[in-house]
Amino acid sequence: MKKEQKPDKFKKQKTIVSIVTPFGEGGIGKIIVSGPDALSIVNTVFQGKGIADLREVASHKLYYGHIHHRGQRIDEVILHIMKQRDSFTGNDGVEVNCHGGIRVLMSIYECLESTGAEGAPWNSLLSQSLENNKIDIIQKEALQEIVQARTKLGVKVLLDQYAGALSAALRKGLEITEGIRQSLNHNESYHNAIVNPDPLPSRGGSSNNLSHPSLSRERELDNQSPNTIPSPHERRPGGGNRLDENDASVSALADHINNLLKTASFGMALTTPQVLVILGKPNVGKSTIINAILGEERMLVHHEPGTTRDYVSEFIAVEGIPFELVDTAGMRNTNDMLEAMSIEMTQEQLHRADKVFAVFDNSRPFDREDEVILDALNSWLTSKISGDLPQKASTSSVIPVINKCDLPVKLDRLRIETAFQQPICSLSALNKEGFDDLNKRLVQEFDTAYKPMRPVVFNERQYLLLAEADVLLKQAKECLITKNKTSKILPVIDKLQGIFTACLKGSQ
Ligand SMILES: Nc1nc2c(ncn2[C@@H]2O[C@H](COP(=O)(O)OP(=O)(O)OP(=O)(O)O)[C@@H](O)[C@H]2O)c(=O)[nH]1
Ligand SMILES: [Mg+2]
Repeated sequence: MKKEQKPDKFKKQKTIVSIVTPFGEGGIGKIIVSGPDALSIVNTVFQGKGIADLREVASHKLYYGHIHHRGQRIDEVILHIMKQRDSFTGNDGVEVNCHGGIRVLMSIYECLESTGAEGAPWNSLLSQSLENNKIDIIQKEALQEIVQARTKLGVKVLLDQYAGALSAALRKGLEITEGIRQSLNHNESYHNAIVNPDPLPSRGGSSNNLSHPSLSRERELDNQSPNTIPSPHERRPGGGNRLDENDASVSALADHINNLLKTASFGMALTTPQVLVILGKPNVGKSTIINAILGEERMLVHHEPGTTRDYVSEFIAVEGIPFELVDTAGMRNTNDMLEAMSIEMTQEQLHRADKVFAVFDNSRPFDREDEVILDALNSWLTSKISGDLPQKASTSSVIPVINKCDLPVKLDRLRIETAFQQPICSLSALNKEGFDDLNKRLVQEFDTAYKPMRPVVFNERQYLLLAEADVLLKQAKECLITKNKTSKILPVIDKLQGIFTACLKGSQ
């Protein structure tokens, strides 16, 4: 376990200047100066009526005036002063509210830079807040994601994680592991008292030793004769059974982590829109389906096969889950150069797909061209099915669709059912029928009925760390089941604590 990096209290943090509103025309623009010298830097360029020195003014109040630079008035501004004690970053901060527009913002930004602040992107403010322990890394990640959220549900879930839902769940993990450690240490002391009622000073002596286990202590316990180590079912002096309690705690923690891991596919789908590719032979109605989903005639539709040549993508949201919906050229074996190029593009899009609508035409018999689609899907699934992340493809990542159900049946439906082994969505894209079922299928794996303040894992870093914790908890369970291996569990508990801390603080 790497040592946790603590902020160096004696190292002076930089004073940074960031433009925090987007570039473009707008009524107002905002620049933030944050750091130990924020007040004196802004003071150098600010002139306000009746304000002699910004360092002397009250915090959390607004101050009207002008920014001047090299004898020139740059803009009329309203400053918001936030002194260190209760600022978001934990540093002195000044919000400079000026007129919107690139020119004004850049002039003030450059003026503050030349006065001593270091130019930085807006999220450097989050880094300062993290360094000063105002937020943890999960809250920082949530804030960074909120500005990119594509759906209201995404914002809601991320705001809850910023408010501390996932952080609290991880702190609970830390608390449980600490409980297990204390119990194991107590158990060990009890065992030592039985084996050696008069402990040697070299053993450290303290029966309440809650510090991390040393290697020598581990070795010492491992070398004990099996008969002298208390069995998991041995009663402790107070009448309880600490090893049983530990069993229960490890199981409770394993369930806790497992439940958190289960939220990852939902959380990560909110922050990283899934690529949904629509695949089918030419003329099955792929573009018509996309237009029906989008509710507008976005894609070119034509009765001749081979209409879509380039791939086209649009973002959609289904019950708050964002998707990047990609229309592709129909796939088939062809000698036509242009069509072959389009099909190659379709293959590329398929390669990056998280989910696929596999479309078949109800009004035509199953044929060789449909076989090409099945082959392409099989190779896609084989290449995607492995992987460590929760969004890895599975057979349910392909949703079979039969379109043109308003026309007389010529397709062998059984052939499609046998190929996919799962329910088929029947559509008439022309009549806009069957889409409720299609939408349900698309989001069925996600818990879209989100309850407020539920902890949700929402990025790869958090997921991979918790997946590691899950593996360690299985090891811990093994240790508890196998008698005489009590000492082995302490290093596992150490590692678990390291993982929870890394999840919250970003280092391990
Ligand atoms: N009757 C009926 N016709 C449909 C339906 N969906 C699409 N069509 C028609 O089928 C033809 C082909 O539709 P497209 O959406 O262009 O098909 P595509 O799969 O995108 O075709 P390519 O881009 O050439 O691969 C058009 O004439 C559509 O009007 C449907 O549900 N019912
Ligand atoms: Mg098309």
